[in-house]
Amino acid sequence: MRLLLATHNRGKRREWQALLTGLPVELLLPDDLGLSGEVEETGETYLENALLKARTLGAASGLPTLADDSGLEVDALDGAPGIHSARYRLGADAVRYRALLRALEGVPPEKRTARFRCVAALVLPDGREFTTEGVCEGVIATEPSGEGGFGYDPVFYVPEQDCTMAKLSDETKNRLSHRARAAQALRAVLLAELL
Ligand code: ITT
Repeated sequence: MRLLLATHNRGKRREWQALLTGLPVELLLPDDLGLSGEVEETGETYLENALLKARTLGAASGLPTLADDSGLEVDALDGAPGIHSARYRLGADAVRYRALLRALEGVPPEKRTARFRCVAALVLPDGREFTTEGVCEGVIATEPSGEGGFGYDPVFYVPEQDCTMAKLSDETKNRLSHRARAAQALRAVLLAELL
């Protein structure tokens, strides 16, 4: 079965490819189908944006389509950057996580709690829609460390692993991340509904 992964984010793409291994699906990317345009994320929630991306690319391709909308919620910033995580600052990932560190300057460790959230949406050609959610709790570090992952991973400290998300192996991140948790639930849906 062919499944379109509606993302232009390379980090997400790599993770979903690993998270769906073992399922008899051929994962396609928008570029494979000449669908290179970005979907404008006009929703007010992760759920709305995930559905928007999956519906738009699903309609354009005629294929079962999976999208994720995700972000980092920092308690000391009242949940920001949240659904605006990708657009918190213009530029590279490092520009965004450095701006986040600056915004938290002087905030003590116990007040630096945060979580990654991922909402995955699967839209089928017959119109049925399924959504799942995963969360990963952590703390914003005071300086970046690690080379793995993407986005805010270098500043997201995972207490149970005693290191940042960017220092985890791909295998470990894909076991405990917000996306891994959303994917686990989605695997069950894929198996039940499509295969
Ligand atoms: P698509 O919409 O094309 O999938 P995007 O990067 O715009 O790509 P989102 O709107 O869902 O995706 O924004 C998610 C942002 O949240 C992402 O750009 C990162 O900055 C951050 N993020 C999400 N998951 C992350 C992860 O596993 N590690 C680090 N940062 C992450």
